[in-house]
Amino acid sequence: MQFDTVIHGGTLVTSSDVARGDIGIRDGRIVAVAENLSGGDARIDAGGRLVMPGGIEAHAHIAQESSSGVMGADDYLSGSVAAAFGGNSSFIPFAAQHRGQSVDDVIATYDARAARSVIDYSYHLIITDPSEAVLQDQLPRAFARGITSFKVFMTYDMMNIGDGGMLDILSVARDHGAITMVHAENNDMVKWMNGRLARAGLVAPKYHAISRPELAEEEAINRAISLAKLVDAPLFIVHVSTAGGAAIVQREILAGTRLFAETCPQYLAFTRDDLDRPGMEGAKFVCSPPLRDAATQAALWQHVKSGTFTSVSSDHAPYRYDETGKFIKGRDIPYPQISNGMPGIAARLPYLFSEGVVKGRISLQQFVSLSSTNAARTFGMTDKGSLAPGMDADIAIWDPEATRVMSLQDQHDNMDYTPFEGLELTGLPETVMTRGALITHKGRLIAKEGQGKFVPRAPMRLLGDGYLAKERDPAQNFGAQI
Ligand code: DUC
Ligand code: ZN
Ligand code: ZN
Repeated sequence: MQFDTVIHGGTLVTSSDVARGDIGIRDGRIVAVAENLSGGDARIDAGGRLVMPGGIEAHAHIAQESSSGVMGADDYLSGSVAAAFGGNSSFIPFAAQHRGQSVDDVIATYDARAARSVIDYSYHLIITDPSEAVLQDQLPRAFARGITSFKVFMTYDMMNIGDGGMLDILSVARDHGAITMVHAENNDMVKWMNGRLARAGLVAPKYHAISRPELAEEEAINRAISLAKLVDAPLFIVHVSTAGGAAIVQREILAGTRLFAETCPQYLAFTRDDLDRPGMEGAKFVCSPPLRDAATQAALWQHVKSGTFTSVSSDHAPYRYDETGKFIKGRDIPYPQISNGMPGIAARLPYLFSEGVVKGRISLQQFVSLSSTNAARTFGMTDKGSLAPGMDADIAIWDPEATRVMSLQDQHDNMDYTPFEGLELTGLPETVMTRGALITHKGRLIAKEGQGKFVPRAPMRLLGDGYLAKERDPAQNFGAQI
């Protein structure tokens, strides 16, 4: 058999297996997996290395303006390069609708921005304005293009679409095999807490943590699940930050609800005490939902271990520690005006490998599930996330024993800080390829700008009977067809 590339002598890791073997690649796809493959125009020696499906970053804000119009620091070039240095071979950032904007216009805008990517990509659509035209015409056109997921917000006045808007979106999504992602925090609880803190003059960065209570997340997760069940639509809870929220997710998954969820490294690595660093340093740790406490970290790790989470995603939302980012509204500002988000696209997988696999919290197979395979299956990247013959040759080769201290310079993003600075890590993604082409190799960027391709994603196939609310069951609702 002819191969363009053979990856030789490594330990192959998938979501189910760990075994020594070689991988043969031709025309961008894996065409053979065997104990020993000869030949290959190029041979990559993977002796002593782990060969895994490349990471799929399913939650990142790239070349995206916030609702208040602040552009994040990374465009699709720097964002994708940083992703690749962090072990990712593809990603799914957001394409955000601003109120009044058509979905077609949103997609055209992000197509132009994403053309710079060095790795493959798709978008989750953020919907803030579910008008009839959006629901009836524009979203179906987006599905037809292979954009099969959106995100909606239950918080922020500029983004929140209300429970009725959510039901509309969930129901259109269900009809087209799409999945709805939700930022679940109770808007009024957050606003009420903000009002109390403002009246008391408590505006330092640390009060950001107080302003968004755990109960606000737990209440909204519960409500989002109820809304999704009423229309039997699949739901994905993003950035779960609380033990209570994770427990609700776990309970519902065990009950068979079509539910998926993620947490993020920042909720495992940091606490609200980081918001109380000297001066305005706490601004570096302002993200929503906010950082919690040590007990929450332990509970979230337990849920990572026990399978509550589909993935661990970065929620890379990069705002520099300067007047273009965190302090775009001024240096000495109350916490609600600090730009909201933390960077971490290059840190996600090294963090999860070192703190998860090396410290014995999760297995190698779980690492692959949480970093790649589950995202591929949940979001319809049918050719990615595995090492089986026929799949895209999206591969990351890791040195499991390399050690380093996390630094800004290793992130390769456009940021001027990393919250993970100084963390001692074991395990390094040494080589990343997308569709058989080297993106990074031994610390060097090999890919050219624009090498990444848009990936049309498949609709979600709904398994099982699902949830039929009595009031929507024609046998129990006097025959109402609703
Ligand atoms: N939600 C996100 O997913 N990212 C950044 C800020 C936010 O509210
Ligand atoms: Zn969010
Ligand atoms: Zn986010």
